[in-house]
Amino acid sequence: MSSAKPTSSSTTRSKRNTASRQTPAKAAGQTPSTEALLAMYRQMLLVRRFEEKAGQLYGMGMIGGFCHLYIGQEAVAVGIQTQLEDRDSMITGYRDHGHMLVKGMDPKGVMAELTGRAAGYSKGKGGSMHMFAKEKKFYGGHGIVAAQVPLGSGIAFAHKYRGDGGLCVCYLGDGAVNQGQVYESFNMAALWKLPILYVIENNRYAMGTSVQRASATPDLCHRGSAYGIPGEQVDGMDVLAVKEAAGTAMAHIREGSGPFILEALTYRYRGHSMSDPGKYRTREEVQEMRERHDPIDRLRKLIIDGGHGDEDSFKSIDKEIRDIVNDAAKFAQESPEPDAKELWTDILIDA
Ligand SMILES: Cc1ncc(C[n+]2csc(CCOP(=O)(O)OP(=O)(O)O)c2C)c(N)n1
Ligand SMILES: [Mg+2]
Repeated sequence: MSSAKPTSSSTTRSKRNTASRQTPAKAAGQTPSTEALLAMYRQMLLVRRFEEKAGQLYGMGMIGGFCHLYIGQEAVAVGIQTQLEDRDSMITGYRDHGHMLVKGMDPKGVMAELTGRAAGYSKGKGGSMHMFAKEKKFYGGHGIVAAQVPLGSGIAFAHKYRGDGGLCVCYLGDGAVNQGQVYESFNMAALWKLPILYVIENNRYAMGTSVQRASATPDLCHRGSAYGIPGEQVDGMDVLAVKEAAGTAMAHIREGSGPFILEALTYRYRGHSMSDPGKYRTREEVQEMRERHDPIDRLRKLIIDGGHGDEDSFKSIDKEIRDIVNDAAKFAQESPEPDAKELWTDILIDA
């Protein structure tokens, strides 16, 4: 079993949130190819524009129920995805649209689900928090905080049991990490050396409660140390740093050494959900993150400074992404609602 002690790199990275947030964007390790950099940029922009559109449709009354936007956190899902293979699975909580898009789910199907249409991934019956795509190995979308952690550990168990060589990425928040079921899962995952990467997206808040008010220990990456699970903290606003940290973590998991915890220090720009007055933080704090740490701006600068692209390449990517998102919204708005008889399908009891 892997050592309970953090690795030397995790020790250096494990600064308090504020300190590591101030590190400038850097190309950790070898700078990826131009093609890889532009692919990451494209993916982050897709998530950002998709979420902005979802916010608009919500404002127009086209999305019912809860809707939690991922704006600001794009570098986490995109950086992790760079290291995933088709055989790997993914599970997350309710702030899930970005994860679905980077896992390869169709923006049209996701938008149709948000708007409650029959063409949505859950036939319009799940909405924002309850979407699945078995063919993409995306297992939700869970509204109960931390419910995805034991479920994700079970998926990792299935990978190991079947010997298919896949791993499971299980995302959870800084609030979710204080749930009891997380630690039962950590124990079993370590005991059975399950192939699972727990990614804690520490965006500093759980609804209106800051991580300082909720967590007895600030370095959430070490929450698995009692079970011998190694952990590392990474700047989640820097897609290249996330990519590199994910590579190290997944190498550990793929060589059969069991689970790994990656804590990504990130930030959500929007409210917890669409109905959040945001009284628990200052406008200046949000402004500072948007202006000085934005993951898309940081990658854009790196691409320009490194001669990997210019304003014209960004213009064409911008148009490409806007078209994808507008098509998705149009498709959703023009799609029919589910038939009333669907009320009696996909339920656990006999109707
Ligand atoms: C078991 C349970 N308790 C409480 C809630 C209400 N709730 C919804 S989201 C949330 C905060 C979770 O925050 P975090 O894990 O940091 O994720 P984030 O919203 O920041 O992505 C809470 C308490 C819930 N959905 N489920
Ligand atoms: Mg949070």
